[in-house]
Amino acid sequence: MYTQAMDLMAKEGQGEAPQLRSAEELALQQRFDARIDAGEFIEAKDWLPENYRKTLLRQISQHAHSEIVGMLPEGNWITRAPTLKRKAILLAKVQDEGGHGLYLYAAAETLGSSRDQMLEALHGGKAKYSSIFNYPTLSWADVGVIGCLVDGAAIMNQVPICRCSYAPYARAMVRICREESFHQRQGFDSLLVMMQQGTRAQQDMVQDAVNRWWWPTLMMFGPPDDQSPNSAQSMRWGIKRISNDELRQKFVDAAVEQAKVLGVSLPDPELRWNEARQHYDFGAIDWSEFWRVVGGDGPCNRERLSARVKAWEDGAWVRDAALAHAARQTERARLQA
Ligand code: BYC
Repeated sequence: MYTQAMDLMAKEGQGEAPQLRSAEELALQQRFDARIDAGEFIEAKDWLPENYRKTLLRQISQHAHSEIVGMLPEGNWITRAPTLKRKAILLAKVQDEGGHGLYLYAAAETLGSSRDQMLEALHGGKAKYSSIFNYPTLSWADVGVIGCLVDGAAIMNQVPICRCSYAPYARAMVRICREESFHQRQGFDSLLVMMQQGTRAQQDMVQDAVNRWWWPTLMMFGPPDDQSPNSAQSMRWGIKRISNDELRQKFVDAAVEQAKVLGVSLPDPELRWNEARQHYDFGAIDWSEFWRVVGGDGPCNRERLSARVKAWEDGAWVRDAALAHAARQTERARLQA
């Protein structure tokens, strides 16, 4: 997650230049802008401006990478889940995340990049994925907190993407959000059981996990609006519908109420209801930590990337066997025809 995923694409001025080249292209651009203004969905077969394509490819591929890297911190606990019920739920959740990655890679492929190219960018450290997955899962309570807070934040961010102007992404998100909502509820339920029926040690474990994950979760929404280079254009194109700061605020407002039900405190002395704003005020986020993690120097960046590369290399024989099998079937069908 070290540099621009857009490095994958042709540089401006080389190959496909994004500048308008003809009256015909100008007309296409005007029609595209009018469709965006009218709130229409853009399909893969439609004409789209080069920078719109690049921006979408950057966001969707980063999102797909986040899903498959996001399987790792929780996958770490599958063999250590405390009961058969929790193990079955966690297995299903991690499997769902693999599925989300696949829908998203498929949506990104409609924009002209192959899955192999996207994975190469991830494995080579060129593509980003969500900062949140570079933190360790130290106890079982972390699994509940990932469900409750991290998936809670993900839903807040992802529901508006169901109305993204690019239809293949929007359609993938409808399905993903349904599953994410189950993920969030199972996390909340797991924490509630520990807080209401658990021992003092289990309650402390939940509080410790909340303390460690709270601030990194707030960072998931991205930098403040006035420091977000992509937001203005993405909002104009209807890729992003709600800004980073607005989503963060909506999340804080919802999370405070959930924390009250759970009986946990949130690690922010400045968190308090603001009657005038009708929102919770919260303390300053340490953006230097965010940029450090995004830059590759978080607690688990190296571990996550090497686990992905190892999984890719270990799976090479499966891909080779599947390709050989498909080639043999094609050849057999050709001989029989
Ligand atoms: N982590 O201009 P900005 C999940 C980058 S998966 C890392 O605001 P944008 C789950 C940003 O890419 C959750 N990098 O960017 C899975 C940009 O760099 P580039 C993933 C971040 O795109 C398994 C730069 O900072 N969700 O929920 O307008 C288990 C400036 O930012 C982050 C998605 O991917 C970050 N947190 O807005 C459990 C949702 N934030 O690309 C759960 C889809 C910012 O210019 N993505 N950056 O080099 C989005 O909605 C948007 O891409 C973001 C950022 C709001 C994340």
